[in-house]
Amino acid sequence: MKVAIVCYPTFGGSGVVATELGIALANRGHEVHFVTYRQPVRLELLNNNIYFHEVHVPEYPLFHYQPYELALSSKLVDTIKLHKIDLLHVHYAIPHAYAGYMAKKMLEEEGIYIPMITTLHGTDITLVGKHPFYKPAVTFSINKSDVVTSVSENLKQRTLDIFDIKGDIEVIPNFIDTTKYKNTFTDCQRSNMAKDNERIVTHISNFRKVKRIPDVIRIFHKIQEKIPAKLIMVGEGPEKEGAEQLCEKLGIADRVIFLGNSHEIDKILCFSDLFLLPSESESFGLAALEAMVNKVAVISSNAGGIPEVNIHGVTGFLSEIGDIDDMAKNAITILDSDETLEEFKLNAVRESHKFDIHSVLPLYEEVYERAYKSR
Ligand code: GMT
Repeated sequence: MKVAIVCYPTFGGSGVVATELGIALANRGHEVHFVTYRQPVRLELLNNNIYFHEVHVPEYPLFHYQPYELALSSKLVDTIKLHKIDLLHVHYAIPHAYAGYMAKKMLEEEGIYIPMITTLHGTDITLVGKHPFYKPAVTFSINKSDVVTSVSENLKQRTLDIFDIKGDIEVIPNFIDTTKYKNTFTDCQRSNMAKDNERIVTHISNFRKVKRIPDVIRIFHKIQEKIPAKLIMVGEGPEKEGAEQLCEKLGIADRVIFLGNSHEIDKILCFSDLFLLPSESESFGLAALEAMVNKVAVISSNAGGIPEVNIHGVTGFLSEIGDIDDMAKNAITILDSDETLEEFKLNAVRESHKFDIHSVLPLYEEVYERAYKSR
């Protein structure tokens, strides 16, 4: 099939999922066209079946806000016509489903019918989408999608609770290519980061409020009072500066390493022992899954879809949002003995394999075929 994928090209989870999906589809012989404003961070254009079409938004001084949706719709119309695309898959409802629907309608004027699949990722529903300023447009574009998928059961339920949804929402969980991780464990440069007797705790995110970055620091502060440890903070975002200041204030700045955005997530996770994800809200928690496949145990909140990924008492522990004492206590339980740590780490790898791309990809292919046939 020829598939156009619309996504955010940044380090965010939805963009990563869309990119990895596109790469996997291309490896299966589909022709995949990414349409977005920059080349997605995880996309390497070395595959014959992958194309990237950049959306340009010309600046015009009259506009206080440049109309990205308009430029995206137009780019979609041109790309779909030129490359004879079979279907459109938009990731993150805002504004992609809206722009996708406009493209679909413009194409219909020319007798071209293209099904649109919308994948809901999380904040497009739980944070941004439910805002009264966006809600009518988000409801409309979800209801106008030919197929709607959600990355977790929890997000599906939240969507049904928040919006007046007319059709079905199919849950297709996020995924990971487990075959990529078979040989990496020999290559861990652990000694660059910590001494032999120190545990390595890691957090990776976009450092937004929803990630509860101060909780990450405070949990680690309690951990290192009991167990020698280092904290590696990966990512960039508005909460980063405050986090650095909090480390200074708590006297742990020499034990916390801020790495910024990284293209080497797997190398970092490879030498990590424990992953912290105390988020306020999380539709799935792709970062936790990436940690698990890299043999890292997870301490998290029980927000949203996280319990569908991190299994309490098996791959790590879950606590109420904001209960940093409980999270620190659980972390210490895991880190305290080599045997316990190894058990949780092995469980994490085993459970991560339930989300292997080879089981999840056919679910998307099945949706594509159905949508295509029902044009
Ligand atoms: O986590 C973020 O803030 C980024 C956001 C995104 O859309 O890029 O992530 C969301 O989508 C991911 C991929 O489906 C999920 O794993 C994240 O849980 C979800 N984030 C939230 O719901 C806060």
